[in-house]
Amino acid sequence: MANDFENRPTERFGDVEFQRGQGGEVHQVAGGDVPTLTTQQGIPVADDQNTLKAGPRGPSLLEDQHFREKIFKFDHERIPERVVHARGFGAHGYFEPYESLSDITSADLFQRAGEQTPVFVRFSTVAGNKGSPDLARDVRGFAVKFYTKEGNWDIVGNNIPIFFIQDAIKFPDLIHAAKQEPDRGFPQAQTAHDNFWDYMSLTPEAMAMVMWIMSDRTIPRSLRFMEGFGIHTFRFINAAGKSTFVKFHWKPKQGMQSVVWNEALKINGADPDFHRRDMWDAIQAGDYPEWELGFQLFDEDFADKFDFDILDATKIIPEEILPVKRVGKMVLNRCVDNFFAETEQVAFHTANLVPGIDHTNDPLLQGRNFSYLDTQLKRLGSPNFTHIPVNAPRNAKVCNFQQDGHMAMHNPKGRANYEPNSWGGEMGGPRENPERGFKSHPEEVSGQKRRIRAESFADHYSQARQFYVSQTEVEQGHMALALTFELSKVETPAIRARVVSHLLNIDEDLAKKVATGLRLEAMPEPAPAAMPTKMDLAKSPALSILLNGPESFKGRKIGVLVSDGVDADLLGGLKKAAEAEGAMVKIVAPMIGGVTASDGSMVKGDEKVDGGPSVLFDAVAVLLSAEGAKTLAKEPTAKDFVTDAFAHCKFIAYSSEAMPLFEKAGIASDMDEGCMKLGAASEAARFVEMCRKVRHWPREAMVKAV
Ligand code: HDE
Repeated sequence: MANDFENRPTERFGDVEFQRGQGGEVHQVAGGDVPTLTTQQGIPVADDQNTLKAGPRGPSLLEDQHFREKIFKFDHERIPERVVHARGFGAHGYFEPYESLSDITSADLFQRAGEQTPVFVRFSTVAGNKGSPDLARDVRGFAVKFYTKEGNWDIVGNNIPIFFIQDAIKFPDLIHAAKQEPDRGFPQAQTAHDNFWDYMSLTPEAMAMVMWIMSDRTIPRSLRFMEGFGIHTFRFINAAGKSTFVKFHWKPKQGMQSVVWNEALKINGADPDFHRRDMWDAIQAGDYPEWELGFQLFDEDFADKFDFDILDATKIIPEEILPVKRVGKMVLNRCVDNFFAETEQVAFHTANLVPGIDHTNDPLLQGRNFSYLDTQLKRLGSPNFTHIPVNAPRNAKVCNFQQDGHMAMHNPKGRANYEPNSWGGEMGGPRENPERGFKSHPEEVSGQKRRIRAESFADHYSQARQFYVSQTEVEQGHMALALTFELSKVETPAIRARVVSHLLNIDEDLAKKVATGLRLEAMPEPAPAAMPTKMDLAKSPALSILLNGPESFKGRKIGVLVSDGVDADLLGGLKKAAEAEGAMVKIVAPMIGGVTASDGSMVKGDEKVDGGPSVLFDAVAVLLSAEGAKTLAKEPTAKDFVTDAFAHCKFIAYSSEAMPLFEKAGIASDMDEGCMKLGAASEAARFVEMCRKVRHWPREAMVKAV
């Protein structure tokens, strides 16, 4: 009798050959360049579609080791997600210093101008679980691993330069309060709920951070358009042993940009992977995102001049007081080969420091130095997580006597697995190196052992106010709306009032706007303050996004709504102008197959109109034929395309034939100088130039819904 694999009929799908089994199932067979499928033991597999059975209708046999192994492996695919920062996206790249910085640090990666050090960066949200949407209002993680010649150095930072709390012992409470409420398991990936605001209202030290998270910083347009910060004060040590304090900054070359809240809500529905897709698309297209690394450098005397403590992670040193020295650039130029192997398994740690860089006594940093190693063991399941390629040093050799444990990939070779030992030469293994080795700064420490918070940490409102008053009017408006939105989701009126009582210590006008927005019954008394708010701290324009926006429209996307009969010249002109600026054009068509343009050419669609709403683009163009406008004016999704673009203050270009759509959408009579009629292809460059401002904010006062 023929065996099960003989005489199977062969079929071709394109270039690929398949065989059909007895039950109609499809088999792909090795041969030529196509490798043979094997088990984990390397044993060749003959049939991957059918379990081994006693008779054609079963039962299945226990001896089917290939099936057993395949299912076993699948059943164990998941590892615990990160307890915070579960949702992330990583990319590879390099860092390159502009000049040698040997006068301030002996860290090897900063010694030689232009020398590249490979990096891996993971961006993340904080509160949401792994499958949560990208545009949640949340802090973004910005963690960078440098694979230096003296070992791996991590800056495990965020896109906001301060934090909620001053002491690590509070972290579990903060995170519990922010994540889903434990009895009901929701809400997911949002702080707009009672527990979070209850905790905030009982945590005055969080007030500066509350201002930051209620600003547009927590709804970035792209991970490419945000700043990053190391937050804590660290130390640099130079070859002579001199210490300099340092705060780390990442400045996006692309400029900063955020979305508006209503847009964020809609993006989450239209494309929950919006940020990861954007980063993937940009890198795949060769538009590599870049950041400059900046240092704020200072000494003890400078630190002593402030009323606040430079060890307090709820404080910034304004850039206008201490400028950020830009020392090099980081370029992200490669997506991961495998998301799990790299992005999911990467393990950052604040204590991964290289010689020339050291900690300070910031009590938040000290707690983090414990937490990261601990969490990696839980998440990755073995102390040998440093053997995973993304975590292993790439430019430094690992030589020590640590051994064994789950999944050990490389143990010390030879007889000696301890030191000191008296075995000579290679057999004796590695030895200490007092010259090159990591040395801690010999800081004097003394004092009583007590659970205490320093008085220098007590000013909770002055910098909250400074952040608020440094924003433009538009941004201040967004903050008031964000607070009103979040607190409107809080069901307990007393919590709403308690938050407003803190706002009164920050800015009376802001407190009034929020109280009015909530229809608070009565204005509460200001919250008791450990220290009165300094009302006269100078504004810091560096804190505003709108004052630090992009200089060009490079790296942005224009969504073009088209119909059959679209003016081929206009569309061509717009594409050319966008390309010249380094921006992308995406075609949104009634059907994904595309449209026929006025010159008879076929224009392929990138999105179907209901899958490509205007929230996905930085600016839009509506280029329709008269017939197309008439048809689309009946389509709710086409009307949403223009009303949303208008409401979100985007720049809009349109062909005159498109007007019926704007009329039907009810915005024709409101169209302003942010809307530009494209009469000729030559005018497209002017439209793209207009888009450099990213949004037409003067419109906002008119369109603001609440
Ligand atoms: Fe983290 N944090 N954190 N954190 N954190 C983690 O480590 C922790 C804090 C930050 O993309 C965890 O590997 C404590 C500040 C980023 O893989 C955990 C405290 C800042 C990431 C942890 C803080 C951060 C984490 C969870 C208070 C900004 C994601 C998974 C003392 C400077 C890294 C993991 C990645 C991840 C602990 C506060 C940034 C549990 C105890 C402040 C970017 O170890």
